[in-house]
Amino acid sequence: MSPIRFVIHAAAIACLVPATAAPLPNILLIYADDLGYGDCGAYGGTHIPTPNIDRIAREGLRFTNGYAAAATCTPSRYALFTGEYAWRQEGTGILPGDARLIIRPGRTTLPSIFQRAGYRTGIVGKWHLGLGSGKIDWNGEIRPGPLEVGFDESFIMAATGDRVPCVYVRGHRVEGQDPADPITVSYGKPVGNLPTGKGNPELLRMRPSHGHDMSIVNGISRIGTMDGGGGAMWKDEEMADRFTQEAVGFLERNATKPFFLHVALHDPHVPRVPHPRFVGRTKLGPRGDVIVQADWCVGELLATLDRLSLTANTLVLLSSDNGPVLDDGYADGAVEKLGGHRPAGSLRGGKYSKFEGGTRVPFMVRWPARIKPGVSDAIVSQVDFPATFAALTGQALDPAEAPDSRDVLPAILGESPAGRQEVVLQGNGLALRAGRWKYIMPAKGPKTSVSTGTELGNDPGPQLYDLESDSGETRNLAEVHPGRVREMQERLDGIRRGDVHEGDDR
Ligand code: NG6
Ligand code: CA
Repeated sequence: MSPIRFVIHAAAIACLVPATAAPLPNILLIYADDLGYGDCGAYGGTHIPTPNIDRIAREGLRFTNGYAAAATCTPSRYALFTGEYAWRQEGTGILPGDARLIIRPGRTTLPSIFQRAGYRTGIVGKWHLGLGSGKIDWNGEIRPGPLEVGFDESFIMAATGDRVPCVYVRGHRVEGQDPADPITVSYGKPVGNLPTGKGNPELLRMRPSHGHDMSIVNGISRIGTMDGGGGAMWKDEEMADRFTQEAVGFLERNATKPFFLHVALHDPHVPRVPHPRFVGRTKLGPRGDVIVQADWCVGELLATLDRLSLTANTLVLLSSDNGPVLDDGYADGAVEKLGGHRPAGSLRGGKYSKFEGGTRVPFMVRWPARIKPGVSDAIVSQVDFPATFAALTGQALDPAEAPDSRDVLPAILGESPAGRQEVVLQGNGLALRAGRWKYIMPAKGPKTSVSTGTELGNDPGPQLYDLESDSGETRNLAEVHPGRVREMQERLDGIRRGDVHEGDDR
């Protein structure tokens, strides 16, 4: 039985919050791209200095079982914003840079939930959920986009650093676009006269290892081709500074009202191009150096909160959209220079994988006015953000609004050791975690990705792991516990069909 739910409109909220209650916190959601469970010091990493990320963990609550909904970017972000697992909808896999928006304007989203509660909302950084509703005119109005699904302000890159167009979009327009140099983008037949990685490899400063051999922008070849936009192109080495500057500006402008700021960092996604001041800061090459850069960004944001006296009543949440990967398409030394560093910590697999390394990610929350520092083993997923932050802001959601999202607020606040009982994890195929048990559906496909070298979690038979005694998923117990395998497969089938709801009595 689901609990009785009802929708409260913004105007009613003020009446619900007793006058004596602490004011609603500001929310700063920092979201790294491909940062692994073992990459930062807070999770035991010793090879990459991450003092600012570690500060959040030290002053807040660090989760050991915090999940991204999927092992790649687009489906994770889709779930985070909508509270619906991406695998329920077609077309929610990794999107090209010219894809149409995959979130229906007007639907309830994490930012629109904050808007309803009277917050000012903003996004800075990676989007990767598509823009527009058909063919995008990069020289005109680009809509719908973030502004149509809940954000008041938006400064984004459309997709990823390794995909064209290599430009920023502010609101509905490409930043710095010159009408005399119109932008065209294609993921099909090549457009424009830019040299390509394939045709002119001598022009590259970073060689692709798989794919990524089309238009060369800033000395790096990308996925897709583009033409025009000369003055609007980003410089990869300045991107972290650029996003940080935009985010700091948002905080300064909105310091006196409740705000929700989503800072979606590009690092440590490929292409990994640190600003010169971070080059060589680790022995791991660009991948280590851009994690130091990401940590610097986090430090700037925390320092801004300190300077604006916002620290005590701002809930800072830091996580990552999927697990780590070394060679993700550029020969940048990530594999060769890894040394003893373990990007996924003790977990197996990484980005793209159904093993834990694909989706279990750094996940930490700091809110000095309310959350006691510590460590939580509660199972929580980013798909829970809509329901959880609706609860925090005194709103109840209709079940259809964020169907897979669960209110795990007591766990997030450290008031309960329990989060979810179970969670669905998406790699190439699905897995179900229920308490200590992890079940991975049988799947065809290679065990290890030829290009990235990641163990994907594919196996023609069922897999069952006891994460409590075997967090590295080394012993498949499916044959030892056939009943449990059957039960978990049925449970997962029911969740997929929609007639079983996670968290309902088993
Ligand atoms: C893959 C790309 C990879 C990365 C990924 C998206 C190739 C060979 N690989 O298709 O480099 O861009 O998509 O990453 O092109 S994500 O973090 O945004 O999901
Ligand atoms: Ca990612």
